[in-house]
Amino acid sequence: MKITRVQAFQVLDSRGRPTVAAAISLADASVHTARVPSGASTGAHEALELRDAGTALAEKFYGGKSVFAAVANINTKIAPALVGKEVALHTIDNQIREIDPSTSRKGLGANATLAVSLAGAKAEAHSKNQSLARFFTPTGNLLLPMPMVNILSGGAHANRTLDIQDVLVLPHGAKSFSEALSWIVAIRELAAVRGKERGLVTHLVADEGGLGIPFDSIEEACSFVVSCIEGFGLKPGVDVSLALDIASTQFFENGQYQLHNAKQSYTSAEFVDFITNLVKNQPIISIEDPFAEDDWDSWKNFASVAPPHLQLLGDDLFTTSQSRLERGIAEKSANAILIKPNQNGLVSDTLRVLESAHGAGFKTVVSARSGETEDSWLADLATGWKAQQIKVGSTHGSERTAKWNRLLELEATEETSFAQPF
Ligand code: 2PG
Ligand code: MG
Repeated sequence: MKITRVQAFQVLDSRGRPTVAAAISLADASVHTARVPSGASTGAHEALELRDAGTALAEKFYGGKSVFAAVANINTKIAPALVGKEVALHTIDNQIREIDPSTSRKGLGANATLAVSLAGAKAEAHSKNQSLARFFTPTGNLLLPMPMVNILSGGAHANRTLDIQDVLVLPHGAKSFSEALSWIVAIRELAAVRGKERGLVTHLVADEGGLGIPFDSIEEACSFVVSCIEGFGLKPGVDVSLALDIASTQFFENGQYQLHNAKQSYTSAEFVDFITNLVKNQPIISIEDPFAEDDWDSWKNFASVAPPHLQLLGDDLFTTSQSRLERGIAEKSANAILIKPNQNGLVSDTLRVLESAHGAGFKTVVSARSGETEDSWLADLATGWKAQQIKVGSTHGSERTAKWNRLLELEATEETSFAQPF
């Protein structure tokens, strides 16, 4: 089926900031739109998110954050190359690569390239009468991912109520996706109630819908979430374990890991010991970005002493980049990668990174960003790509529930299995 039109426009994300949407129209008059997310704790090695800072219009209305240039790149550079072609994700991604061969997408902006690439995947799936998840797994059971869900937020997402960015939970003892989600909802509700009991009548609801309850130490925050797991009658470490996103690049300053709330500062070697003790003392099954994005030595040093059951997950370290993943595999820096399509900029290249990770025995966690939209394509990608885990933030906020609800829909309407990555 032929592409008849490609049209981009600016929309808003969940922080009220502009982001890019692209709509691909097909010969049967159907229209397939995709909206891209945006991070706050972005890694230095992510593909370029093109914003209009410096132009008078952008500065006046959007604090420099508008994306008119990215929208224009789609409408004037990508659209003419696609209109009239048969719809196919690989054709679309190849055309984009021809116009902008850089892996950082610095020519067009990754927000422009990903919007078109995703709309292309949706459009091709439609042309084959498939859902987006089915497009990537045409036969057999779809594999619903294990949810990794934010309970407490800190760092850049919650005005630094905690030194680290997230305390999350992984309900790996649940037998189905819907059971897993129901456990999480209960744990989060209990955390909100107990937060109030601690005298924190007004807690902050953070960018990803998590609770911004202040804690001075990471251990204290972990113990609080453990008590909420127990409070609901579940066994920490057996039914539900903790996952942390340390997001340490955010507090790696002048060669030191600076925990401002805890009023402690650590050298790289000391922080390796700190993290080693933390995972020993708490039922933590997954730890993300414990070390800064270019502190490769600490990653390697910790990986060599980390307990074998621990998922050591690279986000800012890998930025969904093939070359950084390959370095991490060669150096045994980690055993899992966070997959964020907008760190990469193309659907097919993101899938290639995920497949390389699986090929090397790495676990994969498909992840949303802190700035999201109501679009739910991430749920279909995680499922269709057999990622086995998904991270979307908390259970509050329509931009978050859009993904959970899409997974519930897939569970209800398709032949599925529930991933058991742990
Ligand atoms: C992360 C993400 C999502 P951001 O660090 O993993 O939680 O945050 O989108 O701000 O980079
Ligand atoms: Mg992260």
